Amino acid sequence: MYIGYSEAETFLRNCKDAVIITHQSPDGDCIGAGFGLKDILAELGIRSRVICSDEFSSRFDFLTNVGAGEEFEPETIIAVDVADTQLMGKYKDIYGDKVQLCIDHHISNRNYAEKTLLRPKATAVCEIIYDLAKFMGVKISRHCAMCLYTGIATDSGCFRYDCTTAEAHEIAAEIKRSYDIDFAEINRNMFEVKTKARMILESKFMELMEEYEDGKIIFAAITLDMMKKIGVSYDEFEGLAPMTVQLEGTEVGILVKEREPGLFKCSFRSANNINVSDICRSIGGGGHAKAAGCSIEGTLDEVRNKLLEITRKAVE
Ligand SMILES: [Mn+2]
Repeated sequence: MYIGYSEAETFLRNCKDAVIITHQSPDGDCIGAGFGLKDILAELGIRSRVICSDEFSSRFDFLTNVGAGEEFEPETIIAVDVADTQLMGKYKDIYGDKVQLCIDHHISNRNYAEKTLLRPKATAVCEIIYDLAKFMGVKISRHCAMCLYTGIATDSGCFRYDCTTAEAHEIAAEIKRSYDIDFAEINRNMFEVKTKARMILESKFMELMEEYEDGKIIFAAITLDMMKKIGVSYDEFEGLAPMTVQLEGTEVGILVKEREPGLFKCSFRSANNINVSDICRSIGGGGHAKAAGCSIEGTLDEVRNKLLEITRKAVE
């Protein structure tokens, strides 16, 4: 059932305690939304714990170092930024069919929760949570503001992507006026600072890009073997997908990463008008019009052939 802000408010005010689930391969938005919501619940005197199938990268220490919350048997299960229970990773079997409230902005949300607060036009779930806190009249702490700003900044590519709403700019302005938060430092850490391994990876990445249809499609794949050779781990690839649409003339970029032997996580990016959410949805994934993803099993060749075949149709 889809709900609005007032029903979400009633739900949150009446929940006793909560586990907040974020998606696997966690990004700034789900981490910001998880820890931001935890702060808001704390203001209401409700304890909560943020969980994720994968570890949070140390880049987000400035948000996560408050601690994810103590262990307890939760009465309430909330998911943030999780469009599909598949994205819960190891928590899917435990909580997948028990989510009471899902707060999301993915148009492809599978409506798996009892109640879903879905705002497909929102830049980030953090934008929805900010609005919800304002609606509820709950105080937003400095840490909470930092969480929500980070989610909006990261999901909007630092206010560059066209998913960036006027509201996102307004929220950033309100946060800037009300709190002493160093946006420049956050954005430097989110968008500029790289580990040495990442620097090396990006230079190697150029060599991995294959051009199809006169460069309209870029396909780049990294297998577990290649990761081992370069000396990088799976999660160091976060945020690489936008590089696949940087080449002049490219319409669709596809980044394929082997997550487990024979299981590939595919990230699609669209430079202009091709809806990659539609492409991904046709093979069991989803996401946004310009940034979407799916998972496929097979050999690298099988995966490449399948993805290129379906993408060619969309590009033609
Ligand atoms: Mn998001």
